[in-house]
Amino acid sequence: MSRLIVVSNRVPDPQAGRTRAGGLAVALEQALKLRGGIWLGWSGEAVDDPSIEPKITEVGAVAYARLDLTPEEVQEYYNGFSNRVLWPLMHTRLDLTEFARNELAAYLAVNRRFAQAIAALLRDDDLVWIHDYHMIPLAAELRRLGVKNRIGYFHHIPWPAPDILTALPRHDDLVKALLEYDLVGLQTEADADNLFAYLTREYGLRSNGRGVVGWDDRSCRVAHFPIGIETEPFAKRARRAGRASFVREITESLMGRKMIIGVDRLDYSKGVPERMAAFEKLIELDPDLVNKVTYLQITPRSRSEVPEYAQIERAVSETAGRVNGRFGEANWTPIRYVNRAYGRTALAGLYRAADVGLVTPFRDGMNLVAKEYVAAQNPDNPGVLVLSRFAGAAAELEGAVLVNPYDCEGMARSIAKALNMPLEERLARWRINWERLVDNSIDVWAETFLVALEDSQLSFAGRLLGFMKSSDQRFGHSHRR
Ligand code: GDG
Repeated sequence: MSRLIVVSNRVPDPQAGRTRAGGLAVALEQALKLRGGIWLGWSGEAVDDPSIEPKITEVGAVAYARLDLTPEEVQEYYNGFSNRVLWPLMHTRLDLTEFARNELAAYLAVNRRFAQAIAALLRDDDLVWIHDYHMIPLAAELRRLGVKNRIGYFHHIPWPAPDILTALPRHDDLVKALLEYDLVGLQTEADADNLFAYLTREYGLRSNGRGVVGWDDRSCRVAHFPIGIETEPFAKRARRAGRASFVREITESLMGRKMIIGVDRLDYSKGVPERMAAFEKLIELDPDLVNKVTYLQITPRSRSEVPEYAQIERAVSETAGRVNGRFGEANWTPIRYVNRAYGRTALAGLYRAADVGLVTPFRDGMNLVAKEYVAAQNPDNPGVLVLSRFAGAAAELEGAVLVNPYDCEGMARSIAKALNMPLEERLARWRINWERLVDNSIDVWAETFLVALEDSQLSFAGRLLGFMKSSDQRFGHSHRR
């Protein structure tokens, strides 16, 4: 089995406590332990004169290689191009996309630096697995250094429609860099279709029917690999968490009221103020719900240095304040809004205690909260997942009550339906979702991606069969602008 090199923007510090580690970190660590290898990325530190060599900590068969960035790089590569250009663009928020050439230059320079650090550690047979939009040009930089290893990329966030992507200055460079990977994994079929639509429209490239596109002497396979969660362990954690005093205190404080839960990083893509407005509409439509239902919204801060995140924080606080001021009573706070992170076990217990899980992003690559909510339910008396049709998870979780986050009243009515749903229907819907989660746990996801990457060398042979592309449509010749 080949050694595995995982690259992501952040690498966990193996010496730090891991109680908050999410399913993705755990699954990647498992794959690394199995194959032996290296996890390389940013340490999270900003220093004036960072070493070009990573700090390496070995734990068993896994080496954690952590690189520092300069404060300017954090500003331009991370807060700038990654989070003020690619993040909003990929979430179809052109209104928030703030392109600046110096930030693109920093993004490319950081990727070049990461590539040099990886190349120095690589062996011929290593498999390289790169994660997310911070690192799109990494394979191109590695190829420039002569690296011939199999390199895969997984895109955790949505891939937008071609019209949106072409609004990015130099979009063609970004996509050409993407095609330097042997395997590009997206969350959903719709994301993969968007990428193929771009490739056809801009370059006349078409898939060979197995998701492989080729040009000159290279080929790249594009496929969807919906990410999962650690289904059974998370369900077990939720069962145990019910006994924890923290969870018991919260359920007792509800005094028999129903509970709705929302858990999201504080991000404008998650639709939190609009969800609160839908809860407000729910009470407006059905005043009998006054003092009968509590909505707990857990929203840890993220990317606080990016201005749009300060704005969304204000919008969420103001909306929660408005609803609580309008409907609250001395003995009832309709929305309990918490601005901090909880441990994973506490979270699992709270999901289980909630009658409704409210997940209403405007766009989301997958949304793991939706899956965690389902996994945490009591199989004999499950709660109902109310899920945005624009979350990647909606393609799999057919048992959810799907909503349109742009339709406030529609969401309110769907929440009412979820709160009143009879046990039989709750059970039927939950079972459909649970089976999906069991079949596609995060271990299955990681292994499926890695097997496809190992096989991707075979697809190289595909170029001998000829691709559905004529020579005058090659890069640099005639692609449309
Ligand atoms: C990106 C994509 C894609 C949240 N609050 C707390 C906490 N969390 C954990 C959740 C969940 C994770 O954070 C959030 O994952 P999501 O998938 O919901 O969203 P993003 O952070 O935007 O993730 C997304 C994902 O990548 C994976 O590919 O699904 O579409 O945007 O696991 O539980 N964890 C703890 N305390 C909290 O307060 N411990």
